[in-house]
Amino acid sequence: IKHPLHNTWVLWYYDNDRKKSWAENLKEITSFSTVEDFWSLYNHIKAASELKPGSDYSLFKKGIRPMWEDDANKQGGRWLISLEKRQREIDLDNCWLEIMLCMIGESFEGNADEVNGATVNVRPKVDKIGLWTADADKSKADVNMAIGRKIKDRLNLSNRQQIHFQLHRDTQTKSGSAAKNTFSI
Ligand code: M7G
Repeated sequence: IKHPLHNTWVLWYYDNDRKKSWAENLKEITSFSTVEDFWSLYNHIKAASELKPGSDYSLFKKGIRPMWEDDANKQGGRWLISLEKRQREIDLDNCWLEIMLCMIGESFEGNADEVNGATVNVRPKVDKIGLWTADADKSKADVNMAIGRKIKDRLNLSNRQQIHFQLHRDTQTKSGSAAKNTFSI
């Protein structure tokens, strides 16, 4: 008998085809809801570090699309971990795996319901991992901070490697220059 996960998770792939719109490039690959099915999927697909630059993987709870426009993400934000290209070989795959394990294992204690999913962006210079949470309102500051501290701890990030929380609203309106950081730890 397989070990059920608390949630069903959907893996998405973003293929950077310039002839298509952003949303058209986003493809749902598959879903899983057991530990065993997660590992067979993980062992079957390319590691994030092997994707061509410009591509993304996203892992989101079933029913939530990995985009700002989804109702579940509209009021939300993300914890952003930036990884220099030289960290790709060692850290990118490890960090992405650890983020996925934190999510599917519901490791955010009482705050797991606030986690919608995560995305890894493979980019020419700086790769990014973003953990998307449901509500970036000030009243949820403690929740989002607790989630950020948990990531920092589980990913074994040094104090020098800061992570930043950004509202999707700010990210959407700040294309090009860096979006405002609401919190940093
Ligand atoms: P990115 O891929 O998140 O990061 O955003 P990057 O700048 O490092 O490549 C690149 C662009 O993709 C954005 O400026 C948007 O045009 C588009 N894009 C990204 N996201 C996450 C969304 C989204 O959720 N919705 C829409 N409509 N466009 C998005």
